[in-house]
Formats: sequence, structure tokens, C-alpha cells
Amino acid sequence: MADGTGPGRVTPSGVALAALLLILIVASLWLFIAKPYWWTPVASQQGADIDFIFTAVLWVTGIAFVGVQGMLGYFIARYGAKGTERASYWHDNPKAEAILLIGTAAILTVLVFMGQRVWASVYFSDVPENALTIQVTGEQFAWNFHYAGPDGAFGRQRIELISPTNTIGLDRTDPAAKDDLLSINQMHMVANRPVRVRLRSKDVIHSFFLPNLRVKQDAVPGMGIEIWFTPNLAGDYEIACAELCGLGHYRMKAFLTVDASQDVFDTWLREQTAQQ
Ligand SMILES: [Cu+2]
Repeated sequence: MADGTGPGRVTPSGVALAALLLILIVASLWLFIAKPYWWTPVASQQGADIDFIFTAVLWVTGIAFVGVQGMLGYFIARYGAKGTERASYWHDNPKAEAILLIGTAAILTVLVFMGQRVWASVYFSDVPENALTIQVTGEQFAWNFHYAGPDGAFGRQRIELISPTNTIGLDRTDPAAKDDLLSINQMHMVANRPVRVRLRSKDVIHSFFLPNLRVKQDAVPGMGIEIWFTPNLAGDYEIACAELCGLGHYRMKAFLTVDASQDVFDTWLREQTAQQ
């Protein structure tokens, strides 16, 4: 065929493949432009920066993808039009390789620096003074949220006290534990007040995921991991576990409420504590 003696360059299977590719291109373009399955509106301060990086990476890789695939298509059409052309071969081309290497390195370096600025603002910045601290403990298959209560001090936890009703082993004889709240699968925080999450796991690796707030952090057994962020949009959201952590992983779902004011939050905390 390539020697020009075949049935010609346009074959039914080629046309079918081209049509299929065209449908794929139009469908994926539509997905990106109409955004029927896109991110939820961002609900945290840090989330806007993360979305910006994501968008930048998407543009860069999108342009590179279209450029590379377009050139490939063009070369095939341009140099294979008759089916009689011979491919030429050479071992290397230092100039082309240098341009590609330096160009790619420059783009990636810019992206890495943009990303590390956001990373540092999430992981290497000081937690603001007024932050609300919540101890989050993942287990198969639930999220435990431990609030210090009005005294601001977390009660002692003891492993031998862990039971089906006291899932984090809170020692109620400790004075600091008197006003503590243990909430299972229900998390509350206050809009525009920073939150410090102390993340732990009782069994396997889980991943604490607040998609609306663009927060995702692994919970690792034997480690206490801190992360902070500032929710800035009141509302009800979902919390997921983003680490395949066992057979019940799919139901490791919890609920987050970002209260509009400290008063609303305090009322919730008081009601919940009274119930316990
Ligand atoms: Cu999990």
C-alpha cells in the first residue's frame, strides 16, 4: 500500500476512524467548554489558588497536546499523501533536541515555581491565631470529629477506652474533656474563620477530602498531620475519603456545614454537647 500499489489513500476504515476521532474531539471540546461536569464553586480562600494552578496546567498541556497531535496529523497528510514517499532517517539533531529540551524545561520550571508557591502557602505558613482546631480521626469507615468545646482544651484520649460509643477513646474523667464534643460524620466550621485540622487514622491510610474547599490530605496511622485552610462560603458540603481503604470505602462519607457566623456554630456545638 505504502508503495502506491494499494487501494489508494482513502479507505472506508480510514474514513470511519477519522469520523470516530472527530466525534471524540468535538465531545471532549464540548465537555471543556460547556463544563457539565466541572468543579463545584470554590468554598475556601486557598482553593482559588489551587484552581488557578489547575487551570494553568490544563492550558499548557492542552496547547502542547493540540500542537503535537496537529503536527503529527499534518506530517502524515503532507508527506504521505501519495503513498510513494520514502521516510528519511537520521541519527540525531542536536539543535532540535536542544530547543525541545530547553523549551520543555522552561515551561515546567515556571509551573513548578507557581505550584510550590501555592504548596508553601498551604503547608509552610503559620496557622492564624484565631483558628478553630478540630481533631479528625479516620477509621474504617467513618470520620470522627473532636471539638475542644468552650475551654479550648482537648480532653485526654486513651486507647483502652475506645468502644463503639466512644470511638476515639475520650477520657471523660479528664476535666478538659468535660465540654468536648465527639461528632461522627458531622463536621461544622465557621465561614471566614481559619480551621486547623489535626488528622489521624485508627487503622489504615485514609484521605480527608473536602472537594468544595479543595482540601485533600492523607490520614496515616501513627502520624498526626496538621493542615489549615479558611472556608469562605457558607453552605452544606460533602466529605469523602479519597483513599481506597477497604470494602466499605464507598460509604466513608461525612457531611460538612460551613456556618455563616460564629453564633450559629456555637449554637450547634452547645446543642450537640447537651445531647451527649
Ligand atoms: Cu477511608
